[in-house]
Amino acid sequence: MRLYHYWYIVCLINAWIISEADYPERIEDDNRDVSTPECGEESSFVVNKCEERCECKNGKLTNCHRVRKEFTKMTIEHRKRYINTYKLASVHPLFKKGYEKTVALHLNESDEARLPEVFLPWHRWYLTEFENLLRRIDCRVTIPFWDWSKNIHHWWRGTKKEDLWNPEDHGLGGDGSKLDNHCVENGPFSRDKWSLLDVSGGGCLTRNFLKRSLVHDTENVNKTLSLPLEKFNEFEETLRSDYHIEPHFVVGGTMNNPLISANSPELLLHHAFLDKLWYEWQTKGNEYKNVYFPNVPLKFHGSKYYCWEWIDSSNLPGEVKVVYEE
Ligand SMILES: [Cu+2]
Repeated sequence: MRLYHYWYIVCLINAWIISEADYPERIEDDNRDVSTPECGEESSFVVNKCEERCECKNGKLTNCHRVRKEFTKMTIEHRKRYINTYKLASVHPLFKKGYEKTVALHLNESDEARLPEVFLPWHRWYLTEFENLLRRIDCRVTIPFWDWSKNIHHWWRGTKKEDLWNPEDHGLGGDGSKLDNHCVENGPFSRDKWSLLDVSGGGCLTRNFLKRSLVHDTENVNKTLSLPLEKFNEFEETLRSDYHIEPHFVVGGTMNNPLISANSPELLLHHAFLDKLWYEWQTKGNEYKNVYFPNVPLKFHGSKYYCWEWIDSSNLPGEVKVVYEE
């Protein structure tokens, strides 16, 4: 058999494997539509086909923002869509490289990304990189956030339909099994349905819930958000230390291992909440939006970006605009 016959057969087999696999039906380019004719009244808001929130100006949709939502308030359909897209990115031959590369950004993150100078902008960049990847598969997808402060006494619950840890295909599954090295055994990320990347050591996703109440409730979060401008350092430190560490710690397992936590699906949801808190602080005024980071001269480790490029959520690199919905 000639070499080109061999490659032809390999390609055919690959094409068959890709088409037969159990993948969601929608794979598309990020083709945001900015000239949909359904533009209503001038200055009204319209949702485009990528489910971005756009403004009508001169009969055209402009200023389109991705909308990130609280996971437990999303519809079942939207939650499934997010989970399917995330899983697809992690296994599909067309996207797996991108998934590995993005996860590796966090895995290779030196301790630098945890410094006060870069923690918030670095993670905003990381979330956007991940979201960009997911939106290459389905442009309607945004990264949800997990507001753990709303349910501090039962944060680990998975029995209600809306719960984050629900074991059906619209939840992240629950605690790991005590009998089996804390491997997650239910939900879309259970050991029989999904595994960690080789760079993360492979094997099952693990969790080891520490079922005790979280320290920071909504009241505490609101108090932090209401800190005055001069207390930015306190605000930043509360997010980076207190709010950041506790959920990593109580979820345990993969999420609590800084070397591989980027491979746990819940990491994005937790960091999206931290980003939302910074976003909320920034909406208090221009001084709040631009405090501190414009003067940080640091570039992110292994990237072309500076901290100051990731300050304004309505004007991020790559023309990305993001809003958070309550
Ligand atoms: Cu983290």
